[in-house]
Amino acid sequence: MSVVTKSIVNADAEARYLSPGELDRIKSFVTSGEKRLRIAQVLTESRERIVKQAADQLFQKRPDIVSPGGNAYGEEMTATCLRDMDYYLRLVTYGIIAGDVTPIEEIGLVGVREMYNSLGTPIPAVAESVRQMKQVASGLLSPEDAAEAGYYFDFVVGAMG
Ligand SMILES: CCC1=C(C)/C(=C/C2=NC(=C\c3[nH]c(/C=C4\NC(=O)[C@H](C)[C@H]4CC)c(C)c3CCC(=O)O)/C(CCC(=O)O)=C2C)NC1=O
Repeated sequence: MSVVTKSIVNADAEARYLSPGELDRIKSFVTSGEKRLRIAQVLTESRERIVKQAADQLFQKRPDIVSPGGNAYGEEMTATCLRDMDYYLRLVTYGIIAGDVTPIEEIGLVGVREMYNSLGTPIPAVAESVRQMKQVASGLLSPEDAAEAGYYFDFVVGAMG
């Protein structure tokens, strides 16, 4: 839920007008809107490049995962690994647009540990893939925009740490 929806739901539950604090939070959401959309647009347009370059970095750092016996070994599994990276990049754009990590959490992090454990997918390596995507994405953004985007990448990494 965006801060707008959330504030309205909370205020209406108490049949009151929005509080000054709620209006302040909505104001900062609105004033940062252009910036957040700009960032999401860059990440969306560059998604293939971000995933590909980050995956190359990941496999250089962790050759074991694409070697025989590794979870992402073989063309199909490697493709599935890149698909998961693309999922997380997509969720990061949702978070940036919403100005809120809740969509990332609800869609991509609840139950993820159990899921990856059951698949034998090394979670630290998934976290590393997100860290690498943050690096590549940062190179495509101004320092200010990279810092904003970084918050959402870091949230994913932190949740897997
Ligand atoms: C949008 C929310 C969402 C997420 C996050 C998601 C993840 C997800 N990743 C999966 C598999 C997988 N995920 C990976 C990923 C990796 N293996 C590694 O060693 C690397 C560290 C990593 C890539 C960075 C691999 C290789 C599989 C296939 C594992 C298997 O079939 O044995 C599966 C099992 C089903 C399938 O293959 O599609 C799910 C559900 N699905 C979703 O709907």
